[in-house]
Amino acid sequence: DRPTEPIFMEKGKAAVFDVPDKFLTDRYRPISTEVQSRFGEKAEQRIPVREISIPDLRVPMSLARDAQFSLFIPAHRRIAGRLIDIFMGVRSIDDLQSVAVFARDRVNPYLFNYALSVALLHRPDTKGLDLPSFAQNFPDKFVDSRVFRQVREEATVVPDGSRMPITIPRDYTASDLEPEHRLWYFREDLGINLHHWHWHLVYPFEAGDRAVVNKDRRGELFYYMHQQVVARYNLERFSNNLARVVRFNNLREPIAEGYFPKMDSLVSSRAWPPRFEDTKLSDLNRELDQINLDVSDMERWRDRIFEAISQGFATDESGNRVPLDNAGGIDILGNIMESSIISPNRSLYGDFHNMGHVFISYSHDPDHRHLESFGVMGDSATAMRDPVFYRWHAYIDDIFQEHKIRLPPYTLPELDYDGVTVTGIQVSPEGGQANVLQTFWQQSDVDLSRGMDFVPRGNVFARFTHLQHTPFTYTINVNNDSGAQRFGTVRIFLGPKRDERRQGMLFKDQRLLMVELDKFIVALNPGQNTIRRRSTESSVTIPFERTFRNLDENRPAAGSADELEFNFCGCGWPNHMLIPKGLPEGLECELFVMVSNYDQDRVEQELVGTCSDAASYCGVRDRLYPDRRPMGYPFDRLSRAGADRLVNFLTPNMSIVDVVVRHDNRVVPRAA
Ligand code: CUO
Repeated sequence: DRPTEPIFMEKGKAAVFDVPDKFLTDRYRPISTEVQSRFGEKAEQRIPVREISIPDLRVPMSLARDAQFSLFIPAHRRIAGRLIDIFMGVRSIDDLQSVAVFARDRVNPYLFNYALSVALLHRPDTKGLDLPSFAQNFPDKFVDSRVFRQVREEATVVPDGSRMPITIPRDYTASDLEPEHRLWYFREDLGINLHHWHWHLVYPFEAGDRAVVNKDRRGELFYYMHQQVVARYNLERFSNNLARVVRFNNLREPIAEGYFPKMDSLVSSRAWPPRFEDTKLSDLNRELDQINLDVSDMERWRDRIFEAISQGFATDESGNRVPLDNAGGIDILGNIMESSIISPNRSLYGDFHNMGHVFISYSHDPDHRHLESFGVMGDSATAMRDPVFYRWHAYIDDIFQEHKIRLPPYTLPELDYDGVTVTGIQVSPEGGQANVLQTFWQQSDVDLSRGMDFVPRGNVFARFTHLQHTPFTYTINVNNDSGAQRFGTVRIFLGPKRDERRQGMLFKDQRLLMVELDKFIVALNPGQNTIRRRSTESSVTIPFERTFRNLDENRPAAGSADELEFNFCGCGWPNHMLIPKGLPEGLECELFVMVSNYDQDRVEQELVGTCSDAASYCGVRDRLYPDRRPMGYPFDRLSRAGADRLVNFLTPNMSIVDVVVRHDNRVVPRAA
């Protein structure tokens, strides 16, 4: 189902679109010959663009080309929905190319990129197509704005091939006076922010076409992916001698944490606004964004959500009860809270989580008197940079947990796997000590040139510093006494052994801090089995190359089967952030392994050729979530009665081992 020829450019060749004259904007049409020849001069390839009847872009064009664009703003969502419909609605790939070329010069660049990306991911005829890395298209959403002046200078003065990478400083958003700044490497990580942007691209909460939104268990995945982000963040906090993040549950209380992003938008030519310490939320009245909403509206939505949870049912638009107190309740609740258009009742339960992003992102200019745009919380590509993101999502998760703790704890038959016993676990880092995980800093280069206009063209790399760990292997011994071959799902989690006061943890607290490291299916022969699995195979992560897609020399050959696989999906936690940083003296953790009964886990479907290798947080494209159990199982519910600690919770098919995460402060370059 690969697209037909014209949409492809040949790699490494400067290409130009052969545009019908009527496609040119009013400004350029009178000088079309000059314009076409100027850009055509250096072209080695001309891509024909078919003439089509001019699409109606009035709605998409109602957003100014130099405006900031946010999916959290309802008016922007409607505008995006219209453009997505236009891109989804054209008959062929050639027509899509024509409409896209026509729209490109007319609509807001962020809006254009978002709508086209959604369409390319969802059209049956473009599904195999690669989306260029968002960080390459819009580097301004990911790095210190100072880098761009240096990049331009390098590009203008130094010929392609001799250019030096521009180093993004490590500590550019705050100083050590701010304790929260210790988490810069997590909040400002390129891969983490790309994952979050990609996740929301794959799971939009609004679109004209309901099918684009209504994916299998998408509400539950909204809960689970963000729950895991908060858990992972808390492990990083423990790795920096900070206590767990404090949920932002009182919307009237000033937000203690400030954030100064130090980024400029290349589209709006404005700085991303900061938020000062102790800023309060205010009622919003912003004519331009068509937002008129009070903090008390948020409080009412929240109270109704709590009411639904404690009643055990929500009420839909026709007044019918939608039961919540069952395993599927979390999926409905996810759609209610986020909210998405498949929420059973948006007029009653509102748009709580999304509007939380909006209230926070406009707290510096709630009535638009200063003509300022939203802060980083208003954009899924930048939201995770801000400490308040985790406070907001800790609260969202707290509400989800309010529902989860109402469900009956798992019974023994729901946990145990008769005849299957986990008898040993070992974690072995390459060249290191068993059960001691090693982290350090690494410098890697990303090409930023795609999103910048400068001549002469060519690559310009930015060098950034990120956390990394020594790759490791799990060795798991499993005994199968059933006398026949059995199948099991291996579920691996990592959690802290002690809390912020160095006390041992109760199950009810620790379960919220268990981060999923991997999940995979194994065949168990009768008797002893030794399972080996590498950390790079994790079902949570995607490799560095997929996160950034800039290592062109490593790309599989064009048109090959490998390339299709490679291209499929950019959603996935970055592998370099698989495990928390740890402490120089070692962060004490517990590694948990469970082998559950595959008969109860199995989802009947074909997975060949789908993007399924980061399924834990991202699901599988066009497929059911590939695990029938509730997401987060077995830690999504309270423990069995009497089992107040993890060690007492274990059934024979589970085991734990003490693991230490040790951080070494050295910085190493990425091996070529
Ligand atoms: Cu991903 Cu709040 O949902 O940012």
